[in-house]
Amino acid sequence: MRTQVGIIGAGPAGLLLAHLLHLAGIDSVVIEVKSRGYIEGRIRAGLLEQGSVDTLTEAGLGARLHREGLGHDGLELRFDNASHRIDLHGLTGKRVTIYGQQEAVKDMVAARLETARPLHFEVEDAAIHDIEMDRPRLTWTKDGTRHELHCDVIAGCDGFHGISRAAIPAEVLRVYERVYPFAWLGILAEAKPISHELIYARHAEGFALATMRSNSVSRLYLQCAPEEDLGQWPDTRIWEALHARLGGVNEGPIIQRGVTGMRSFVAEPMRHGRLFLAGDAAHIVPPTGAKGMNLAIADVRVLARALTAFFRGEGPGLMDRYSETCLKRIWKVQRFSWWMTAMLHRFSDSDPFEHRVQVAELDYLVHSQAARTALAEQYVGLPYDQ
Ligand code: FAS
Ligand code: PHB
Repeated sequence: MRTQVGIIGAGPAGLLLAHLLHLAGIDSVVIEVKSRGYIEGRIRAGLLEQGSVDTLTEAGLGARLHREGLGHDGLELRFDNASHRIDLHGLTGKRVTIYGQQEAVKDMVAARLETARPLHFEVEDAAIHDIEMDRPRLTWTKDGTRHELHCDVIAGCDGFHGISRAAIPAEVLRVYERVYPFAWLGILAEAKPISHELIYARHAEGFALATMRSNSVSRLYLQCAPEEDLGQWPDTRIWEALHARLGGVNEGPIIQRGVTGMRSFVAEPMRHGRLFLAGDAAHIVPPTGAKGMNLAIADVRVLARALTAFFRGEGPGLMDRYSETCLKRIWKVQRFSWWMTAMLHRFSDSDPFEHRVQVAELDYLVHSQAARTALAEQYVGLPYDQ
């Protein structure tokens, strides 16, 4: 088999890249280790920056997003038992949109199938070959048959636990990492959201976040220990902690729960030979800044433009600058996500002095127009050309 771009992974990064290349008339093949049902049911991110909404809309992937997404012009910061609104739209002219990642993935899978271009689910033993040559290859097994795909370029969109990053020689790859001494216990509940906007709470017992998936489904997160045992969290204990930290929530049947570890991670360079990494394959942010999926979309915008220029014979210039272009934004987003996490979570080893500094920082933030604007412009998403 032969194609122009071999794409590993059908998450937001891989599927959006495939679609942007399709719109540019460029061939691609997408391989995915999981089934369609699994990736369309996987509960992850839920907040889209203005730029992500514009990108999906321009690519013709925005119809259901505009019908079902919840636009938010503000958010609340809660500490010392009081809430303070940050007027995102008033401060930046932009807003964010709540739309479940799995909904965006469903839209992109449907769009891919409509193009009739290849999307192979449930592949096994995918492997990458010859990335330092002009004709790299992808191999995998499907239904007992081994397949070989000759490509011009391979896009590693296979997430943090994928195979792509490991294909970059160890002597070339530089890794930057921070693992946080806590995690998030997240639930999905059939309960009316406590507020029509998100509430981020800093509390003596730990962080909490009230978000939603619709006007009748709440998404709620609690700071917990990294290796927290869900068995130790019966519903009553979960609701108790949420009431305490968020100043009251609406209860309802819990339909999904899970614990997500927290880390900041960046791998450089994001390109080696004919292999390009995008999304979680190259970087992880703690979800406090709601940047995971948005950063994957930002990478893919740059990669699609670079590959389109290359295949149109405009030379490898944009491809050669792909890694540095993305990393400029990635490090700003890393800094913002780390800052939000440091300001709102309880660090077990922190002393009373640090607690007071956290509260003082939040107090300064909610009383300073300049500080609120700085938070707002990063939260809604920095302009892509910055
Ligand atoms: P993805 O991980 O989404 O997709 C990679 C795909 O590659 C997967 O479908 C995987 O099955 C496939 N794959 C892996 N190895 C393969 C192989 N060898 N062969 C073929 N396919 C392979 N962000 C937020 O902003 N808010 C949140 O609340 C939030 N919650 C999260 C919860 C969890 C548990 C996780 C893991 C992440 C969460 N994130 C959150 C971050 C999340 O949104 C990611 O940033 C986003 O999924 C990144 O998209 P991709 O880079 O496409 O990677
Ligand atoms: C979510 O809706 O899942 C969400 C929103 C904002 C965050 C993290 C998660 O910061």
